[in-house]
Amino acid sequence: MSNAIYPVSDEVRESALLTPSQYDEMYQASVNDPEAFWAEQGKRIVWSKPFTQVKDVSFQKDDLHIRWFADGELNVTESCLDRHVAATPDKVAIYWEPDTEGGETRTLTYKDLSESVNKFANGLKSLGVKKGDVVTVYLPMVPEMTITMLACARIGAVHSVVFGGFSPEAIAGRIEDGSSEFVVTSNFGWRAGKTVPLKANVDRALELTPADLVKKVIVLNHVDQESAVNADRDVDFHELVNAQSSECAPTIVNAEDPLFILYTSGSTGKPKGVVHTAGGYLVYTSLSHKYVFNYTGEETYWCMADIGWITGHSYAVYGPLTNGATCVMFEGVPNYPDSGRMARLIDKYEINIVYTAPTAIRALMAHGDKPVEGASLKSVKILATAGEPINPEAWRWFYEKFGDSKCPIMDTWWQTETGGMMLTPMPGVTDLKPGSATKPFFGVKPALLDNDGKELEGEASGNLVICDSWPAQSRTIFGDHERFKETYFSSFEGYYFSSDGARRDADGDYWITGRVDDVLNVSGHRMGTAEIESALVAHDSVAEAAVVGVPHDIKGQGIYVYVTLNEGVQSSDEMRTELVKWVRSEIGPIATPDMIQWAPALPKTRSGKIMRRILRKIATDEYENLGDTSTLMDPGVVDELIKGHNDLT
Ligand code: 6R9
Repeated sequence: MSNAIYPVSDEVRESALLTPSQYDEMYQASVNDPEAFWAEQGKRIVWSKPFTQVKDVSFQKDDLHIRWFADGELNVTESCLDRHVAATPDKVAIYWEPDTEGGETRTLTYKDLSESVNKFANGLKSLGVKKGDVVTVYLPMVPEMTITMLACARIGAVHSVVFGGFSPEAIAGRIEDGSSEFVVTSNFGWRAGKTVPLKANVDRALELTPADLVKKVIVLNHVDQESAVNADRDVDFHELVNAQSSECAPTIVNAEDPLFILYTSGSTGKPKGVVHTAGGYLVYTSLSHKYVFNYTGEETYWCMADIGWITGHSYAVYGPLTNGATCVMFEGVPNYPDSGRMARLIDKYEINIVYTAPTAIRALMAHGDKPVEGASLKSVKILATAGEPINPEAWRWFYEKFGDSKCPIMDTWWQTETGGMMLTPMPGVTDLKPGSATKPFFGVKPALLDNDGKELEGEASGNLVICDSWPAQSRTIFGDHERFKETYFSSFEGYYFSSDGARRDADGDYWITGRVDDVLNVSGHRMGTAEIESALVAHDSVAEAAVVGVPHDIKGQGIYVYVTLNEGVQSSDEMRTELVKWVRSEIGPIATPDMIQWAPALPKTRSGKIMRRILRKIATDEYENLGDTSTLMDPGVVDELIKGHNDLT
């Protein structure tokens, strides 16, 4: 861990929205009197019926309830669109850059975006989509992604975006879990010069869902290439939209009505449909977008996260649009056609704020100076990362190469469930420490607990919990409120448990040490080991499987798999290839195993629990220190596994 401190520079201080003492004052106010603080901040957004109640929360498991602005009514798109159309209709909302460098770009002003949203909202209505209906969205990074999300919000429908890298099986699971009758997709997407068959994936997914569940599939013709058409079910996006009026009265919803569902991995079972509601989410994401990025209304802003993840929802769509920001949206990847693409894109659009992921930085860093060669990057003011811990080496490289050693990096810690940033520096406020997410955002009261639930004081390491609610907090898991209570509010009574571990240093800065549950973080994507294991055992040849995370230079964590094959099945390189392919098709390419080790048996306790601790150590060559193996049913397997690991590596 690095001890370097990068104090706030004079240059950053001069243009900062807040001074350190203003932050302190606001922070104290936000946690000492959350009612008053959030009543004031609630005015950031447009309400059709103003709230009179602010906070109504209990974290006690038996009386769990989380409500913010509960009697307020609104439609979020009035904050994201209408008010900007009234004030600055010609301001650019989205600059879209295609995968192909030099290909046709698109520019949408707030007026353009609003009209497109209204047309599609009318289109959805004409197909029978009503308030509260779940619309599944499986699109590439094109403006229609934003348009679709906001069109759903316009009519009170609930979007459930599925990341474009997920497989048909994963789409099917999400459609079914959400009882979703409508799907919006695209014939193909582009990624690094290749097309991705999104529509074919949806068609395959629908073969796996109950026959009459999905009524309509709306297909955007994005790539000039044919895809199969199902005349009864498919609707052409443009044909649908062209027939519609560009006026659509917003459907007013309650602050606590659901805005969207987003699935994420947990340590057990199938992915959880995390539910976010309209009012509190919008207040919190717009407030954090403003202060963490020092957004003044003028900057051009680029959140590189795919909208299929929470970072894209909160900081490529809802937060920035509520603030009337000019956003860059990019369909491609930062290292295609070469590692200089990201820097060229920053110069092309004169981007001031860049929000990215440590894995992208590490991938570019592997190319030395190449990624910034010939680029000016003088527009850059603020850099930021999310999704996983950033190693100090990558931090410094990013700081020097993209930030000219003067733009602060905001390392933001948060989760799908938190809806918005929780621990983060702020420009002009926080002295930076590479690798530390530093201090809490307004209204956030973090604490560290030991395993018995005792709050630790001062310098300490422990389980990271949050003591009180904040407006963007998830309210439930779709269709499974019990699981919501169990997962987040039962480990430590009275607290929200993040499942992350953290250390607090002498200055009170937080350092995330990673998940304390069986969730991996591969290239910033969350994946349950249980999810990958159950995909593997669903294969005919597999008897048992255990998955552990291992350090990986670029991805942060790699996926290491132990597989016990069924009796009579031969282990072979072909079988390895087959299993890798299988996992990719069951979950998606993001779950591709990096290493498969054949295991004659897995180390288990007498009660039959797999001892992952041992498997983790073997996979990372730490045999010396395997800890107590005496409770194993058959301690002999350990030696065999070590041998197998050495043969493999
Ligand atoms: C926003 C997002 C959440 C998990 C979280 C933690 C890890 C996210 C981090 C970080 C260290 C950061 N994580 N940000 N770890 N430093 N700045 O990524 O949400 O996909 O739900 O992942 O990611 O382990 O628990 P999500």
